[in-house]
Amino acid sequence: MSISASVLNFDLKKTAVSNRLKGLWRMMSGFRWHYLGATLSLGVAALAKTSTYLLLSYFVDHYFGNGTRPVALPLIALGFVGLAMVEGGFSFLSGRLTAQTAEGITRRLRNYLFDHIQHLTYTYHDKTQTGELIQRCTSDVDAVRRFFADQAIGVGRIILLFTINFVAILNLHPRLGLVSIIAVPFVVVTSAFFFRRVSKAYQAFQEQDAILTTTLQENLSGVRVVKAFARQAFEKEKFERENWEKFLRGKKLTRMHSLFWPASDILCGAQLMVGYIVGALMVIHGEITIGTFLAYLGLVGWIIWPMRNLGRLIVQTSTGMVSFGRVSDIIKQEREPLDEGETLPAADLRGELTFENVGFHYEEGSPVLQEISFHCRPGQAVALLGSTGSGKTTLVNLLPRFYEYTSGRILLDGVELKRYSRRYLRQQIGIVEQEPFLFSRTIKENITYGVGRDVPQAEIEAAAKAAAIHDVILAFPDGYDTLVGEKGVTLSGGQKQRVAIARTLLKNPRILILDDSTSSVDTETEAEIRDALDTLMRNRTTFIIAHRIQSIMNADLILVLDKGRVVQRGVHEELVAQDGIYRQIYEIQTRIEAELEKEITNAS
Ligand code: DGT
Ligand code: MG
Repeated sequence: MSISASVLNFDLKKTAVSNRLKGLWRMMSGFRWHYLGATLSLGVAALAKTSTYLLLSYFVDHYFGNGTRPVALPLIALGFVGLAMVEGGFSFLSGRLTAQTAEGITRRLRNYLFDHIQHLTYTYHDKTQTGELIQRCTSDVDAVRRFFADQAIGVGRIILLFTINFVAILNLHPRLGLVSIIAVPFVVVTSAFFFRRVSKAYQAFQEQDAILTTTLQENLSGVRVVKAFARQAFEKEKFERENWEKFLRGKKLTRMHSLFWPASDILCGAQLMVGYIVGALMVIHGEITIGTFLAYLGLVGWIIWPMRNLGRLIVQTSTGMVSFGRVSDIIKQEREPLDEGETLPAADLRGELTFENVGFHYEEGSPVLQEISFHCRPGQAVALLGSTGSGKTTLVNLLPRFYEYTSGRILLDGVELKRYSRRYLRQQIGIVEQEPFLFSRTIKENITYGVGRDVPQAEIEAAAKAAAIHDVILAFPDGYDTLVGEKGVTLSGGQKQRVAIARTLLKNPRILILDDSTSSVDTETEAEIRDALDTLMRNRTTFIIAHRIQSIMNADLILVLDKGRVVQRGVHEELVAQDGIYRQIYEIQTRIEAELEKEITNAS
């Protein structure tokens, strides 16, 4: 059976309900026929097995007992072989269907989670640790897979085996039937007793596992910092502490299991014993035949099996449910609606922006931006200057609606920003981030990331030239096909920034945001990039954040931010004429440059 697209696209959001069993049931949507088929196959296999014991009883009684032999020996032999084949064949079929169900559900779940996580809000990602997400998407998803591979099908198996064999024994002799189930209530009570405890122990274990994953992940990302500060011993100790805690919690979990198994073994063993004794006595008293007794011995094993497994099932289901809950926590998160809102043809967007008393806070009570008001006409360049933490990045992050402003209004071409769809805004706005991220792919793939692979090489190179990175790329062994990152070349901060600039330029956005994009390049390269950008900035609204006055002095509007407020505004000449932060920065920077120049001339 193949899995159709509609099954794969089932919206798993529906599974994030407070009743976890209901959620798991919904998770099976699209796979229930597989599951039913697997259960029915199991039923046929179980019937065949039970019939084998009944045939054995018949065979023994008629060939070794009173001597009447109504069925020929070859036929009986054929019966044994036939039953074995039916049992084997259907067991196999059931196993396959179960595996398909479990793998299918898990595959769908993984795909969904991957997609879902990418659609969650900035705020969610700010608050959530990567290691935690990784752990839930791997270890917990695997526990859910185990639930569908073992426990979900286990319910059907247990009920079938138990019912079929119990009815068969009842038919042999009612008293044997009753004797074979005396332990059932005890097993159920013991399992229920352990269910909650294992559940809790497992939850604690998974939580600690997530902490450990986070510690490891963070340590790997920050390995350079660790080395630079020679803090290996500190980090090692921290890791060992968390690892020890995981060990303790794991031990507790294993202890639960190791207490549970002997308890259920004793119960089942006692039950078998009673059954054997009662059966043997019945044979001695002539109440049943030897054949019946032999059949009983075989069948009772298949009553004990489901009983033992009922306990295992109940206990393991608790772990599956805990993990499912942890996965549900992610599924429950609201996605950022990308397409809600209006769009305009790209060509019609002019790029006129008005901020009216805009305010924003990440956390209630601590405003990051306050009463920001300004207006810029299509194609103008707005520069933001201000000390670190003054809210420059935050301000530009409002434009693509990464975050929603909390008061005031922003108008784009006269329409409130909140009315445009996020997807549309993000297509029209190009950002060169403060700390650009490049994927471990080729340089070419990185540059074409926003536009797809089919861009002509000439355009890619034009963007690279504009970003003053073309020559650098040509110097690499494989040129544009050079791999970046772990498996390829390591780019310097400035090179990364320039690749990121090329990536954004190729996208040809109506609104361009350069967040400190030239901070890691030298003055000469900066001048080079600035020239290229000047041409590119023509005809598009641009936001430039920079610390060097040189980079922003040509802007149409300069906003000086301090603690989230605009403290000065105007063009370069006006601001230099005013007494204020701008002039201070300008004076410091020109003085430093003049001194540098003097030193260089003296030296040469
Ligand atoms: P920079 O890049 O160092 O020159 O500084 P700006 O001006 O780009 O500062 P910005 O906008 O990154 O941060 C402004 C304030 O907001 C600062 O106090 C840190 C805080 N902040 C930034 N991002 C977040 C965030 O994701 N969550 C919270 N709670 N606060 C944030
Ligand atoms: Mg910033």
